Amino acid sequence: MFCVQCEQTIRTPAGNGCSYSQGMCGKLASTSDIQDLLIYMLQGVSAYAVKAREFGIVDNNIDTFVPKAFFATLTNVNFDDERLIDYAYQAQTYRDQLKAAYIAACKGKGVEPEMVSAQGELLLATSKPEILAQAPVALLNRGEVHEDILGLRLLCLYGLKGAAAYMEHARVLDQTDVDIAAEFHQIMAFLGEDSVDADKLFATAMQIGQLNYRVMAMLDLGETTAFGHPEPTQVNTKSVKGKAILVSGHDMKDLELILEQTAGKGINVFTHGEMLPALAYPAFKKYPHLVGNYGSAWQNQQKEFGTFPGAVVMTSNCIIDPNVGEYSDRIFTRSIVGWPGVTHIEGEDFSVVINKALELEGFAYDEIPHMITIGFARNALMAAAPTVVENVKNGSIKHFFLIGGCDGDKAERSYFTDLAKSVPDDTIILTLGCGKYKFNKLEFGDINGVPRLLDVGQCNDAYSAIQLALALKDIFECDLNDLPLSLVLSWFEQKAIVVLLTLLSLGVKNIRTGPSAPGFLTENLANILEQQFGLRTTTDVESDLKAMLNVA
Ligand code: FS2
Ligand code: SF4
Repeated sequence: MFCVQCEQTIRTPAGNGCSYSQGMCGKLASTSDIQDLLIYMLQGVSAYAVKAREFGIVDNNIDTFVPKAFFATLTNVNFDDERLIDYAYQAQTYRDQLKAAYIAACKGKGVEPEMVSAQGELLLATSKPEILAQAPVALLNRGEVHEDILGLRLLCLYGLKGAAAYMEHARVLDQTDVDIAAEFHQIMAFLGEDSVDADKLFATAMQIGQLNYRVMAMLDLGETTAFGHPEPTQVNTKSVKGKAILVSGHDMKDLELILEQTAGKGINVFTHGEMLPALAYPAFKKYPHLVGNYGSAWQNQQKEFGTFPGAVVMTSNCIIDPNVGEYSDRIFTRSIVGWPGVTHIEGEDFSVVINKALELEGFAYDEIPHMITIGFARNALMAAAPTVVENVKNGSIKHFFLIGGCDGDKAERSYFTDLAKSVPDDTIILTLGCGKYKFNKLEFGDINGVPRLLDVGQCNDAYSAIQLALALKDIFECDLNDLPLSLVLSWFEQKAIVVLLTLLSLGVKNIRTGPSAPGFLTENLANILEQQFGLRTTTDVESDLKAMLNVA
């Protein structure tokens, strides 16, 4: 086992990475090895998808399968070995299908088929023990490789994994793009070649950032087409009497299906974690039984789901061991999410969830409501832009902070709460991702009617924040980096890595990330990123704030 993809990876003086029998997230060595093998097989599919495209052979099912299955290997998504093995077999079938089509097309044109990397050849064994015996070939730190090269390869692979996750979120909303799929395959295949070319790997990291910018735009289009543009909305964060279903993760299509199927059944539906922004979309306002948000970010789910008196649906990341909170019989997984022994729902019928919610007690009474305001995605931000600009010009707003990203359970993450509390009163905080839960229930007031805390949405809604920054840059006729804007990103998993790559590829400088640097970045790589982009790790609130506000 070797996995170093998330912020909580094991760090030792001898080297970083979870490499013993189990990762910090609970992922067993066997699961990690199968995930590596799955990635290896997917790289084989992509290698032949690239070759087949040379002859105009494109298969949409394969184009959507590869990012979806890749998403299954993202942190806290799928811990179910059997499902991961099924994905690997499916990858083998698709790879061989494309390979056969490519070879036939070559024959037809009288040209010699070209070899692809070793991923194009491996035949998976037929039993789990034998598959595990094959896994070393696919380990991400395979072979003798300089640590900087390995770090760059992993930066690319983990970044592409984040982009793959957003591609799958977009696909659920009927948004796919053949050019994005082609470029995705090209990068996936290239990463399978185990390049030792640092410049090419670095350029690929930037390419992934640019690709993800287009993916986030596609996802934004999918969400706003399906559900309308988010509007500033007051949301209750306390419990409401009655039977209950809690919907977590990022896939709002599932929330819509659940709301349709629970209508008139006396069940209240709550959002959790990254599903909170759904409450701001017009399409969801027609459901009176969507009553609010319950709980906070993913790392608190064992406590929060444990005490939630209803059924829970995990539509995407992040799931953690449901046996700890003893709710494995009333949590359900969707899409690429998996936990051994937990009921997985395919298709669009949620009756098993509804029946479970009806069996359970539900909330006995209404708590006193606590309202928070959400819904400042790009349309709402653009509508507020003239007032914001006026307040910047008259000196009422001095600075903007984007404090967002992922949450996590390390004590050092209190930095983000402390930072939000410490920024001066004449500044605005934009937030997004589940990192917002570090401070989104606090009161920040407003500046001449502009709320000081603007919740932009899910982590992928970084796209909206970028649109605001680009609009302000045009209005103030300055460079993006000359705006009075500081970005402080809390990172945990690979979606955050790709959002960071997107920002860097757009030329955004001086971003701070925390609470610690990615374990796969060597000192050399971290230095290069600091020199080129001013990228640095958070230190302490007082020093960082002084630096961001240019206070001597
Ligand atoms: Fe939070 Fe987890 Fe959005 Fe991340 S729910 S850390 O994967 O995707 O953010
Ligand atoms: Fe370790 Fe994170 Fe990988 Fe889990 S996902 S095994 S915690 S690096």
